[in-house]
Amino acid sequence: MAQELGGIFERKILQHRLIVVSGADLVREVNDEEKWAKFLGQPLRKLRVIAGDGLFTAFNSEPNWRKAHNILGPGFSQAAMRSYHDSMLTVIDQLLHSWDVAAEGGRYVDVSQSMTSLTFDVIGRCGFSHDFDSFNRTEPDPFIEAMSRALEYVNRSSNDIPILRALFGRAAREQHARDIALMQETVDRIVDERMRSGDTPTDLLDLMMHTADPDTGEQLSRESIRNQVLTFLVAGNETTAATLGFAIHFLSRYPEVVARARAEIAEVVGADAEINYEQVAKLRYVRRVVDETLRLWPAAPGYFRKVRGETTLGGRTLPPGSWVFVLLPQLHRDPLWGDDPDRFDPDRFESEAVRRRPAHIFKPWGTGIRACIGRQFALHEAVLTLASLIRRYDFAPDPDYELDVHEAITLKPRGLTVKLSRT
Ligand code: MNH
Repeated sequence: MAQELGGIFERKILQHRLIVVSGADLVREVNDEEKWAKFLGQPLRKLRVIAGDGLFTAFNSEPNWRKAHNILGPGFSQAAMRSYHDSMLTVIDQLLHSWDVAAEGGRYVDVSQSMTSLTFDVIGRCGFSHDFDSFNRTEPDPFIEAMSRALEYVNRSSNDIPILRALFGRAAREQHARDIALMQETVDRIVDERMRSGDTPTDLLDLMMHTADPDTGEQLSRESIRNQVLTFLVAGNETTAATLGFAIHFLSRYPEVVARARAEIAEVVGADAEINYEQVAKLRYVRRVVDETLRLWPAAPGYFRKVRGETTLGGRTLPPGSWVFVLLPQLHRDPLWGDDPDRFDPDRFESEAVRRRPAHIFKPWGTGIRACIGRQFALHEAVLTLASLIRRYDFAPDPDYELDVHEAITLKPRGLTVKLSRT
């Protein structure tokens, strides 16, 4: 619709009005933090049933947002990434082991399932020193099933049209309540275990349990900790898994990209050595693969902004209370990207090319003070995982597969499989 209707258009679904913004100049305007702020659109409001006033779903005015933002900041610093590196490698090893078995048997692997196991175990270990042990399960973890269903429910009921309401009638509502209860019980178990053990490992949970907010001197309440843990389990999992999935899809289609990345990895790391923390930042080409993947398929497909007072957009006055949705897949295909924006080309992220482009046409992490806190975490995990896979396998696509992008709050590749062969 954005390609037909332009950089700003309005959709009306019965009583709902939605202004969709994707033109580069207009997005620059709504990203202005003086005049605009994050808005909790309908899907985010519905997520509050799950994560309350956790970081992602807090209203700007809620004091727990700044408190949690201050307390958790150090958990996403470079020093923290260094401390997560070995846990990430441990989980990646389990992924490699399971993919080695598939490669040997000549079997296709279910990419989304593997990436979900990976990101879930990584956030479990790094965030909460908890081992979900996903690679040793034959069935998906009940938390993952409940989460997927809950996101699906929130997604469908956010685009609520009364005629469709029958689709998510009582049975679906009751299932939704059960799913939320299961997610919250999972979190409570993790926090209880920690409290009983009295351990103090360096992880996000320890920060939340033992740090005071430097501004107020207050600590997070038990309820706020639950909301943050749930937020990280969902936010730290879905988006990174989807991004890795899309990246592997592109790698299976562009063997020349794999070859270049592999040469870089050989140069930076060597043939067999374990990838260390410092080397991850040097894998510049692998990072470009991640950025280009986030450009074409931003796992979080957009964000909402609302006006702070009366302001203008594109020269037209907007009344107080107005809000818009920024549509990233189209912003990321704006004419400013060149004349073939649909083509996958990691060289778009060479530093020269980046300097020539305005920064506001690439916003996969959102914008302003409420932008993604997990960005460095996700990037470290994604680059380390892709580098580990690229040096070990060639990826062959299923010749019958066409990319099927599924939307449930996040965008994910559905039904993606690849065949692996050891290099
Ligand atoms: Mn993340 C906010 C995208 C990985 C935790 N994230 C956001 C926003 C976007 C986003 C966009 C802003 C939403 C809005 O404005 O309404 N996040 C991503 C993407 C990836 C990602 C594309 C991976 C790729 N995010 C992660 C990881 C974590 C995480 C990993 C945690 C470990 N994200 C958050 C939290 C917020 C957020 C928490 C809310 C921050 C705030 O409002 O203060």
